[in-house]
Amino acid sequence: MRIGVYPGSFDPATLGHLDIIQRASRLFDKLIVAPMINGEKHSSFTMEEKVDFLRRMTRDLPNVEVESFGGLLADYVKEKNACAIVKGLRAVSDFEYEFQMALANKKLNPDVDTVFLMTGQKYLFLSSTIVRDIARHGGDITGFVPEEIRDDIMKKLDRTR
Ligand code: COD
Repeated sequence: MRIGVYPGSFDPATLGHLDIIQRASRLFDKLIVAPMINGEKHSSFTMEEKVDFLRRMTRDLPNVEVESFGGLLADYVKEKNACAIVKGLRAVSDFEYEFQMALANKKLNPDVDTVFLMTGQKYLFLSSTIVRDIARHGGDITGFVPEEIRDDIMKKLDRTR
């Protein structure tokens, strides 16, 4: 069975993430979406909330599983017998950071490769940071995040309520 792992902060998950999940789920027998800790970023959502959001938005994708992990990605991939790490690329600005992580993960676990999927054109601008900023100011995040989780994101972040 070919297993892929799509890791991220998912703080919160967006339609850009969902697009990568849908496309990667067609490339692997099983895709594990793994919210993990990015030591460089402070999280607005708890791990439980991230897992709940991701499970709700991938409910109709039978070969997608959501599971959080608190350790090193390279170890997790080994534990899950995965053959690839899936990442999304938006612009050149993503490239340097992702390139560095792909090489570090390869050094830590030589059996695994990182597969990059180009962003869907309409999601080029989209990031969790932009979603959080709009939501905090009471803006409309329809079209930025999946419908199923939109209201819960607003409930948590909207400071104008
Ligand atoms: N379109 C396409 N792709 C997108 C979009 C979009 N609109 N938005 C985000 N993505 C991609 C990103 O490029 C990334 O590949 C992925 O989706 C997740 O993005 P984020 O922002 O949610 O998550 P990151 O980049 O903060 O995740 C970093 C990790 C948590 C993967 C990293 O810190 C990690 O591996 N942590 C575990 C500890 C570890 O092993 N550290 C050493 C790493 S070498």
